[in-house]
Amino acid sequence: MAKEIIRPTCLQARPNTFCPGCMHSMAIKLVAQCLEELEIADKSILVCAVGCGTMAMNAFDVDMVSAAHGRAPAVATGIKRTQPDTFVFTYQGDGDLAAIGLSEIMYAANRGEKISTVFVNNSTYGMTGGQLAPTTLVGQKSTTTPLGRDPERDGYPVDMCKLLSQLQAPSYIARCALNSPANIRKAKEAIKKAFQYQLEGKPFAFVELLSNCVTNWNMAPMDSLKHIETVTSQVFPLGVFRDVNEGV
Ligand SMILES: Cc1ncc(C[n+]2csc(CCOP(=O)(O)OP(=O)(O)O)c2C)c(N)n1
Repeated sequence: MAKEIIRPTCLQARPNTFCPGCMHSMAIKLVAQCLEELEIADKSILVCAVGCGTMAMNAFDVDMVSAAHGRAPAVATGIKRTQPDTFVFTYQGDGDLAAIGLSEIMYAANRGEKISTVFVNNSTYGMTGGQLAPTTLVGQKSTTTPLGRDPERDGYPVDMCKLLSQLQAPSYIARCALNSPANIRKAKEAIKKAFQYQLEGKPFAFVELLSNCVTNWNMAPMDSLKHIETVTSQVFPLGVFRDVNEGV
């Protein structure tokens, strides 16, 4: 029998404003489902970053704060430390988190802040028109590297899960992909676990979601999902990099 999918009440009943085929909207839906299932929407505070993900502010119906570019982990730290009974999470893109905000995320993780981070990696600066991001793949064309990323000139893609898993404090670090129903289900489980860990008082939890940018990748939506499977997830392998409960 077909199952009726009901919109979580912490999501506004309005059309999303992302490009057609963009998986930001899926990431937001998964986060909302987790908030609803854990019954924490009422005490949630979303700290939004700068980028396409900022449009999450149009979607959620929870308390929100908008941080300056890259600064969401610091803002989230301040909120959680002063209001420990709230549930605080950030929603950040790869330009935001791994470039201008690299220091912020590393030190929030190193301090073991009791916040959760949802990191949407579409391997480009989506909102500003497809410039090279830290996560852009070798050979991938961007508006600032029209012939493709050249490691000799531009360096190699930055793997945030690997970097963060060198630190001692985080309780959970995982990478998932939003390219297929099976991977989307796993992504939801990972987000839920990260959120649960904060509720249990465990330190910093981080979920990276490999996503797409149909506009700046210049690909049809289905091709972009295939690309995540065949190319992006080869460079950024999926898996759990830290899970204190599992001894990983
Ligand atoms: C201090 C500052 N520097 C630069 C910008 C311009 N800016 C806005 S969005 C953005 C890129 C965001 O890219 P990403 O974090 O990858 O998110 P996406 O849009 O791809 O989801 C940049 C550089 C800004 N708003 N503030």
